[in-house]
Amino acid sequence: MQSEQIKGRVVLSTGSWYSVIAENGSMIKCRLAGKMRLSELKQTNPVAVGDIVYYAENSDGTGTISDVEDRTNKITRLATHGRRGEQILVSNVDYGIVVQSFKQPAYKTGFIDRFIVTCEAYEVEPVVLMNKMDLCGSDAETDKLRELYEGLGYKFYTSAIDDEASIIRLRDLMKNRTSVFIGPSGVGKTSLLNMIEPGIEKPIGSISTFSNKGKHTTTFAELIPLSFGGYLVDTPGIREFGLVNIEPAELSLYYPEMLEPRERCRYYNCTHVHEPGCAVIEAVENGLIAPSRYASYRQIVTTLDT
Ligand SMILES: Nc1nc2c(ncn2[C@@H]2O[C@H](COP(=O)(O)OP(=O)(O)OP(=O)(O)O)[C@@H](O)[C@H]2O)c(=O)[nH]1
Ligand SMILES: [Mg+2]
Ligand SMILES: [Zn+2]
Repeated sequence: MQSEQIKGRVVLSTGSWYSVIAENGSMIKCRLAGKMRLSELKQTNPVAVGDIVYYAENSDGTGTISDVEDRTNKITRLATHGRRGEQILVSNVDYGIVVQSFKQPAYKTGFIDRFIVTCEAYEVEPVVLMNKMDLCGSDAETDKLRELYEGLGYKFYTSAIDDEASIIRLRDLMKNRTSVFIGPSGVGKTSLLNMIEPGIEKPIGSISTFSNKGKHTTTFAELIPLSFGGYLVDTPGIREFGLVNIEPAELSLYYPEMLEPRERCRYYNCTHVHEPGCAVIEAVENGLIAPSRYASYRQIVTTLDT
């Protein structure tokens, strides 16, 4: 007779220990059952942060994980430190919130688009969040961005850490969902987290100043339980994830406005850069695709391996 199986979610992992939160909110430190350590050889971590797991309680107060539920999706990176395969940073993510700021640092739509492509490739719903609204000079600029991204079907939010209404809107979005902040250093991801979940008080400043020197590079994500329901994952930046492998002819699949015209290109493997009879280029010329979006597309496609 096996001991009772309890359902929980992995919020943090050191590699050998897993912090698991049970459905009743209690936290327990778990190890993997022997059979699990041998499974899924392609991945360096058979159990990842974000996973829904089943564990049994041991007499010493620790737990033993015996099973993991199928993941709805996952964000991965190539394994480091000479280990092979891919490493799952976080699984079962609802929103990949792409964070940019109006100034300090100035936003780049190319960055936003690249992060959206990354989310799309991971099958995570992207959300565009423009922070530091207090530094934005004009409403027209915000409206233009909103029109562009909402027009493509993406959720679009603005925020500032001293604007309570914007923080409430973000809490509404994140309630009972798992959200991951992705974005360059200094845009205010951790500051927002601290506003959204007061009491967390994570250090702000710039984590990446450390990682640039190769020190303190965060190799695992932490799921932070939100008191109003749901989880938020702060990250030190998308560079940590690395870009997923995308074939050049595949990139346009992650640009919703290219899905229709790409079917009409003369060549089935058209990359929409220089080919004659390209319906995507024609759509750009006819103003049906935003110039900033096509520019980011071209920029990304040149960085992909052919
Ligand atoms: N003006 C203004 N400054 C902000 C806002 N949000 C954050 N900041 C400032 O921006 C700086 C960087 O904030 P962080 O929260 O550390 O940025 P981060 O995105 O977590 O950066 P990394 O951890 O390096 O990736 C801090 O000095 C914050 O005080 C905002 O809405 N308006
Ligand atoms: Mg931070
Ligand atoms: Zn084409």
